[in-house]
Amino acid sequence: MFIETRIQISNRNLEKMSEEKLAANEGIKIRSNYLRGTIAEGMADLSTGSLSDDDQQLIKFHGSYQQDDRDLRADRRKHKLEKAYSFMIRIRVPGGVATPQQWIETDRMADQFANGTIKLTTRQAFQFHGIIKTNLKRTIKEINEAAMDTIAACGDVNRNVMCNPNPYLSSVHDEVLKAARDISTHLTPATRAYHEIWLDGEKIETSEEEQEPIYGKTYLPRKFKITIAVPPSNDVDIFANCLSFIAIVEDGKLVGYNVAVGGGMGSTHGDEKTYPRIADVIGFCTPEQVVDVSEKVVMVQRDFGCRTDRKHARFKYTVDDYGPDWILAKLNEYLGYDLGPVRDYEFADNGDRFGWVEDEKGNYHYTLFVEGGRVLDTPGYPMREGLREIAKIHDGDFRLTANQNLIIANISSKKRAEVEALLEKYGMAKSHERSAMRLSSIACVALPTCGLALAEAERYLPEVITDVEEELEKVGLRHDAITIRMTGCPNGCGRPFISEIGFVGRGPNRYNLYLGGGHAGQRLSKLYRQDLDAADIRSTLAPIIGRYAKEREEGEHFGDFVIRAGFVEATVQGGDFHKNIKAEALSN
Ligand code: SRM
Ligand code: SF4
Repeated sequence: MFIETRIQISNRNLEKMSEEKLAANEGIKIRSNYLRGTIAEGMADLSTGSLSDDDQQLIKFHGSYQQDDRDLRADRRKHKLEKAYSFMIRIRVPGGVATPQQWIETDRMADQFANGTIKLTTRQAFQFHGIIKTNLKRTIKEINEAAMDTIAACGDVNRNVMCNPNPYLSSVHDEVLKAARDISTHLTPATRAYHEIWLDGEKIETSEEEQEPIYGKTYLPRKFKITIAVPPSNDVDIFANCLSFIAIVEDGKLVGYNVAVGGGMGSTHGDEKTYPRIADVIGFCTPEQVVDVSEKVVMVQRDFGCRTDRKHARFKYTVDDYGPDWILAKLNEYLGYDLGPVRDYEFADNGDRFGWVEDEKGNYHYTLFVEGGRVLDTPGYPMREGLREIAKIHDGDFRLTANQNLIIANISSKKRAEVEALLEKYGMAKSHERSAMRLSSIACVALPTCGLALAEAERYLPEVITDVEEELEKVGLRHDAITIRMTGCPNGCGRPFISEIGFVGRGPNRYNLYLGGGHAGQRLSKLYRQDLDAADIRSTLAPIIGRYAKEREEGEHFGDFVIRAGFVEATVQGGDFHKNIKAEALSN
């Protein structure tokens, strides 16, 4: 009854908005018959490697993007060939935990159907790239056979739910992981379209039989992201998410969660109406309420999010349009009870803990550095092969981190020596003996697969760091963890606007440099210089790093220093992101 009432409200909200022009994607969703569209027919059309425009939008809800190899575009055009179309598949991994068998299957499919690599994403998911249309269905089917799925990995719905991946606080971690999985399951779209199209599920006769109790037939105005962190580690970057839960642990016991709303990164160069935003912490809920709170926050966004302008449709803008107090009041109304007052918490950082950790149960965890999250074999470093061999003997699990790294987790004491020997054999044992800056880096996919990339990121950040490392060595900062992130465009997939040093692509070999993000991901950064190329990047950063080494106060982080030293002003909230930028920043 309650759900029906809410969907009526949602529909009324849509009717109200139909006076204005709804965003084109709203029409696609309405016409799609619960996300079916003509995907099945498009898949059967072998005359092209692509899908229709509408189906390209709809297939995102099923966890896949149509892409083309941008390295090959010019050559294909020259030879009057269709673009080199292929599909990216994102596999949901709630909480980032996968079994050894799932790793083995993922590894196999990477070779059999994709480009021989596995991308560990910034939201604890797996991605395959380069899957041709004729292999798409089989790949999704085999992913499901491996007890994983791709539904809602993309699209205007709740995405992969993240949680702190590090089981070093194991008792609390188990509860937090369970919460992440429960939220994920509860918010998974109910449509049977996914099963029909990809898993040969039985077709339903009429659309009346279909139900989408939480989302309704137009789903959400835009993508929605949820995460759970366990302080002092903010390794899932809660402030960049639509909805976050901060675990409150008292006397070793989980007593509940602070609730944070309205974070997000995406923006567009030159459009000041778009900006990254830090989530506001608005209340507290008990562990038993966490799924209900997630559902009702999603419903508030469903009913009040903007459906006319996709650039304004993320929940962060709903929170800004109505104000956090209004959102809290509306949420309490939807819940039928009030959230409690915010409890104290403190985050120390947003990085991973590399190397070996033993937990209170006597299990071992090894965090492996995976540059740019790309698991692959190179002649000097057969990492993928090594991980495959470890998966074959591993008695624990694998955990994907939101920093694109991998934890070989829950290794029993009897297996540790065997795992250690394999890490040694495949050159992974010293993966963490790199500069602390490199270990604190994130790069989004960008070129050649991302259709929105303006510049390189994953293929270029390692080189940039090599240059900067020379400067760090000179001034003795090799072991200082300064967060550095690069994205190929301002959509912010590597969360560059909350890192201490952020590079954001503006065009081929041109990057904006942002400084002053919080070391724990708690503060946005500010534009420091525009349109830097490779040479500029090093010469711009070197003097700042030099001054930081000489002038920093005890325990002062780089992001705080650049503000105190006057390189940039602090950005307090999203609305200030484009304000108080120094004239030199724009002079290039
Ligand atoms: Fe992202 C779009 C890759 C995390 C903000 N993102 C894309 C697409 C699908 C490009 C597209 O729309 O055609 C990229 C596919 C590239 C490729 O070839 O694989 C893409 N995003 C990624 C991943 C793989 C980056 C990575 O290197 O790890 C991450 C996958 C996460 C996952 O497993 O679900 C990824 N994207 C993020 C994050 C970080 C996060 O969620 O913590 C953000 C910023 C947070 C946020 O959502 O505000 C992010 N992606 C975007 C946006 C900007 C949304 C906006 O508010 O404007 C877009 C563009 C869009 O949605 O229109 C985008
Ligand atoms: Fe693509 Fe931009 Fe996201 Fe990088 S930040 S993956 S370039 S959309």
